[in-house]
Amino acid sequence: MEAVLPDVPRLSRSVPAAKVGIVHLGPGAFFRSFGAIFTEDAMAAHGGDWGICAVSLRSPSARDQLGPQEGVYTSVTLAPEGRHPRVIGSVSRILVAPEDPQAVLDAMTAPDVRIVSLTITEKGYCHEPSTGLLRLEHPDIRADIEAPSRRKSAPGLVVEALARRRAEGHPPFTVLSCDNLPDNGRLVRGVVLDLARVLDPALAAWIEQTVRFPATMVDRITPATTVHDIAGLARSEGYHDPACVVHEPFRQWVIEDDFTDGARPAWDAAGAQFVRDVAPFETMKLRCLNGTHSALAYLGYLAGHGTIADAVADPPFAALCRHLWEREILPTVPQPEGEDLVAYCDALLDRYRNPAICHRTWQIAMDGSQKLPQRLLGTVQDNLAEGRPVPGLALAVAAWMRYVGGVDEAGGAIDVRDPLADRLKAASEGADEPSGKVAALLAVGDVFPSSLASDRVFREAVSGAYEGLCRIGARAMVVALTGA
Ligand code: CS2
Repeated sequence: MEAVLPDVPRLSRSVPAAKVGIVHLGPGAFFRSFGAIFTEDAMAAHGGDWGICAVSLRSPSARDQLGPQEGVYTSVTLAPEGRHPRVIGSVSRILVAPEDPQAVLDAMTAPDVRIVSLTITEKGYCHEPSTGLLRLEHPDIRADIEAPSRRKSAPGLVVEALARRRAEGHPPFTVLSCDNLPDNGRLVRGVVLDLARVLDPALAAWIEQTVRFPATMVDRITPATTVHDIAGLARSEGYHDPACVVHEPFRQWVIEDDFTDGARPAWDAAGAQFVRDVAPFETMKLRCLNGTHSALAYLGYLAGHGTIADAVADPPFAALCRHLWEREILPTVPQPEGEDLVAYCDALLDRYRNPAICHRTWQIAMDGSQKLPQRLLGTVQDNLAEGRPVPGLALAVAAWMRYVGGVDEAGGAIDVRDPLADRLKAASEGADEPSGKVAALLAVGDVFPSSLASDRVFREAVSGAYEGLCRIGARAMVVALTGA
């Protein structure tokens, strides 16, 4: 993603960087299209020293992109009627944890830092997706327990920084998870406490009593930036910005208003909603948006659709979304205050149709083992408990099973990216018959709670769908389900 047009200068900072008040772990595209912009808008509206120190936990690419530009980058809104670039300056500093863990811990320990926020994706929490508990055998967690000064994982860094703040007499920071996980505040609190209990029970007790972990619901579709996006920006704006991000116009941030000493930017001035209970919003978003996103990703990929917009332009796939929302998802979603659930789903289909957004089904298909429980399986369980059938959700789960088998409908290899990819492929290859493959995959306890794996109605629905996918293919199965 380097220089694309000759003689185009690099984007550079024109206003001074704000003093750091937030350390953010995981400065990928979503953080740049979302939290960093809310913070920029909040500072513009109400001031405050809320500059962001962005910390990469693994690769130096964010630093390599943002560093030479002193943290500034372009956010490009992709509306159906045109592109709107805007330069964002709220990132004041960039660090790469594996290169300089000490600098990261110093930044997190600074008294002026009042918030540590996270967009580290589902797998960054090192938890078991089906239970939410910290995996003590996770390689990064094992390394954290063995070498406290070189903490690697996000929970490890948070625990170490809180220990130092406690020792130095500084108030704790608020830990703000901005990942697509149900009850993400409780989840991050759980993994932080699980690790702290192993390392230092007194510290764990202090964290339990004093540290706040508000829950959030985050929403803005942000496909991976491509070389074409960077080249297009260079042509239209006359500068080179490899850190640019592209995203839809829509954004929604719902936050539990529970910050240590109330210290936070005026994100509400930028349109964020502060509420007492985020759960209904989170369930709505994870099940309606992410659930259909994943269904479209696996079934669409198998049917040969490269992007979400391509998939929903194919009538049976738009009908699949409607079927899922009306019959299998909305009956399980509580009513969030101020939301019209039917209008919400109609708007989702328009968002998916946005022709300017090239969101690859392959990108959304990544890390399915970490995503399925909150996107599809919780919905399945709620339906089964009420005696309702789940043919569409079972088809989506079966499509995931086909996908992780690693072979597409034309016999080509699928590049499956998932922390459990090897285990899933081995499970699939270990059996010859469709029913044996389904049984082997249902037995992966990290993904499927045992009560669900042993549910006869669910097993039969998934086996039938899987067998149909092998026999007539994904598109024909979607047609058969929806009648479209
Ligand atoms: C997507 C999400 O990649 C994925 O798994 O479903 O990133 C989705 O685009 C966002 O959650 C939208 O807010």
